[in-house]
Amino acid sequence: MKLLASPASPYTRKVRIVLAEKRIECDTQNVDVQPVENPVNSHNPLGKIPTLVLDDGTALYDSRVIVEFLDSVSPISRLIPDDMRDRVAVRRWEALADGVLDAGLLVRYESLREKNEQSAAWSAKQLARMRRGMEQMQSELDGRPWCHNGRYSLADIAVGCCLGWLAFRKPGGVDWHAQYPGLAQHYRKLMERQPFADTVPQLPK
Ligand SMILES: N[C@@H](CCC(=O)N[C@@H](CS)C(=O)NCC(=O)O)C(=O)O
Repeated sequence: MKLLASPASPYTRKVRIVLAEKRIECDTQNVDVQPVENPVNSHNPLGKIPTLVLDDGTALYDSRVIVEFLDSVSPISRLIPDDMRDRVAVRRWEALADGVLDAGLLVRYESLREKNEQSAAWSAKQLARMRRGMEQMQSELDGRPWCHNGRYSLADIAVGCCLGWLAFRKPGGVDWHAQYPGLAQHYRKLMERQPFADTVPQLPK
């Protein structure tokens, strides 16, 4: 298996943490997906990372599909519960965390455009979406040790990847860690786990 990846990508980090938690060996190839023609396109028509290329050449995307696949191929450290209600709750956390990230990435991409092409209204809408998402995460976490049902799961991994990237890129110049102390505390606890400590977002070399 080969993971097409970037050390800065939060969705890639989610997959890398799941691989480590489940002790699944996988090669990683860092790729640059900014050019229109890039090495991911021949595997994934969306040209996005993470993309997981299986040994038979099948390519899996996006991160939600990849983590579901990985969780099901090994019984070690189950991260997505079997029970339907619990599974839906965990995946809802993931959707929330990924949604905040999606908005953060849009803010970042907008800020990289020429100044006269940027839309302040568009960025403000995305920042408001992020703020509501962060508030929801903090209020649902409410000092609990883990996001769902008292145990570490994909929900915590998704939330941690979201928080780590927001601290790394600070979209909109906002220090989300300072504004949401409950979430910052949760992130500090996650960083005590080796898979989190080993995958801190970095600029590609
Ligand atoms: N929903 C996708 C999001 C993937 C995504 O947006 N990846 C970014 C990197 S963090 C990307 O490949 N961007 C390239 C582009 O949009 O052109 C997932 O969960 O995998």
